[in-house]
Amino acid sequence: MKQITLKLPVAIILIGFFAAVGCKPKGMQTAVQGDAAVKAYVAPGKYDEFYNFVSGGFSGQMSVYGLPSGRLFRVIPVFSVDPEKGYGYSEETKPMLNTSHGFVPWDDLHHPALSTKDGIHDGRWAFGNANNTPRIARLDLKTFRTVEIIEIPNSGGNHSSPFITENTEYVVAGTRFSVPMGDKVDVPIESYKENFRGTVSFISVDPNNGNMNIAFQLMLPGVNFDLARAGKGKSHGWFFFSCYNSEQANTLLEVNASQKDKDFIMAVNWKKAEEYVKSGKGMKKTVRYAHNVYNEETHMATSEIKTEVLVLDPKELPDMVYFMPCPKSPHGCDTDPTGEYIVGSGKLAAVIPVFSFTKIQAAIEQKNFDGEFEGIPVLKYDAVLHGEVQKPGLGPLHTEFDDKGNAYTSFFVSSEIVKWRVSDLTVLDRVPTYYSIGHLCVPGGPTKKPWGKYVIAYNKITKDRYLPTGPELTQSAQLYSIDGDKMKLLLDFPTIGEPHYAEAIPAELIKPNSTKIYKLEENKNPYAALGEKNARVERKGNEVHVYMTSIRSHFVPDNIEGVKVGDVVYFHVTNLEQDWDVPHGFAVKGANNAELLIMPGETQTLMWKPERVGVFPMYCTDFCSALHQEMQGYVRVSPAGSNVPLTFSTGAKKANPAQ
Ligand code: RUQ
Ligand code: CUA
Repeated sequence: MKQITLKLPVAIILIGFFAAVGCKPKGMQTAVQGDAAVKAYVAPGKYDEFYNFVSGGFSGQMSVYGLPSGRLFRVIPVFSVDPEKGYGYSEETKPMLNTSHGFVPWDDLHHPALSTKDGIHDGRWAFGNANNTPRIARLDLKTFRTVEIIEIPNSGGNHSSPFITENTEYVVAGTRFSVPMGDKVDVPIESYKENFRGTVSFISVDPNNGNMNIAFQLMLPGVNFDLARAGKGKSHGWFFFSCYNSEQANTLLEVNASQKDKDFIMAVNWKKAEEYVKSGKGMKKTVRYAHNVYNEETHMATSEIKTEVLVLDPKELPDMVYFMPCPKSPHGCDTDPTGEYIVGSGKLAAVIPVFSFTKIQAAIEQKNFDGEFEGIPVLKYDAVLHGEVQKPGLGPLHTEFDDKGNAYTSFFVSSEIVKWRVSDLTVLDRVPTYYSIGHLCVPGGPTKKPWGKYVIAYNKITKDRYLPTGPELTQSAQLYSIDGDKMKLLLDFPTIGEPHYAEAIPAELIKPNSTKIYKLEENKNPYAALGEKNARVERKGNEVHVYMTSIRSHFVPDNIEGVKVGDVVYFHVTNLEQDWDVPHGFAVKGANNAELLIMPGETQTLMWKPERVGVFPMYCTDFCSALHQEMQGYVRVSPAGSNVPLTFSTGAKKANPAQ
């Protein structure tokens, strides 16, 4: 195999490698052009221009990259435990993963959504969806941490989620799987049409602190909701959802949900829904869902089970929900920056239909209906259509927009990005992706103000693009410049998990607000030891609470005796540092559940159930100073019933004031 290696500062571009493999888009040898390295190169010590928040898919995480470099900065645990952060392992963060089904350690996150104000990124929060056990999370972009998770009742497969309204009034979640609801849930699967319902949930977001609350749900016919976008500008107050399986099949969907020529885009007038809610309409339904909140002051999460949700039925409450026919199993549903155009991408369709908000309003006004679907009016296709993009490619999935009136659609089957003009629906350019692109992202692409400059492809398959790593190969993103007429491939970069959607935001909207430390004087964790003089060990029955401090380069206490087999030991470790980037770690031999990583000024708790007699080393796991290896101690564990007194010390041994 011939391999040409260009020693460019950014990437090693393997060209000849592809001679050995088949099935690749044509022209890939020439896909990378002369100035690509310069355009993607961010010199050592220099910052990237954009943050890129990328879903981890089946990893349940969200990862943060720099653009244009493709450098990975952080993997943020959201719906999955993560040993790098201790999330879901420390006693403080375990409640974040609580649900009505109990502790769920691993989920599937598809879509990040960044908060907006007036339809423009404001850099405050990111939201993400858990698909499997339906939930929405809110991440604080000051700390890059998951701070709130709300479960969605009456939902299954929370895929059409989370999508946000112009001012982040609501984050919205739609069900992929319709499910039986209410009291009658033990029903035959074959009774799908009769008993299964889909829902979309509108979760309000408090503009001051971001706190989420399920404001209302719409109860809808049993179909699959796939994706969604809020209206903006002139269509603010409306929401658009793609739905497939209007056949209402419950088995072998591959065949049975591809029968009809057209499925639907559902248009929801949520301002109208708000009016109904205000006038006391809708029914309160008994449900169970968890609402988990991380408190920034106590550094602790709490989980509360809630039992009621307000449900609106559009069959009884008119003028709120409409269906628009959309060719062949639509996946993506995207609104352009002006809010006038709604793009539906039918996975099996030969055209891309673009709907006009103005025409939708006129059709509703004139009751230009084509019958109803399950009691909900269906608007006439021709009456609401702006036009169709002809011969765009095969298998359109998702569309993003730039700041010049152009759209970029991903094509899974023909493995390409196609650029087209929204006004006259002309195809302008196409580039291959390697391979099988799913989502794509233009910085600011879903907002009123796309930042433009790049389009990033998130690919489902990488095959031969990277060195092999056994049966599983890395997933990958590809960066293209869009500042000229033609899209140009600049860079490949591997990603964590499977990237689905991603958003990118100018670094300047986040960087100045980044939290550097937790202030000790604001630490309200009830188990904090705010200074070495407060460090102590206390016994309460068989619980032993160690209030420990860490500072370069020792723990107080570092020797503990009097712990017995059968005790449950809680190490509450407070990091006394007040400098940026000085975490300490904590590990004790034989701990079955976890270690800790504690940020400056923070308190975190590790639970340990010693099961053997002996002396157990403990140490700091994060290289914190030249004397990091000296940062250690011992715990002596005696047999159950032993009368070794509880003592603790660092340096000279003192009598235990607690004895
Ligand atoms: S999906 S590849 Cu889970 Cu957003 Cu379209
Ligand atoms: Cu503290 Cu290493």
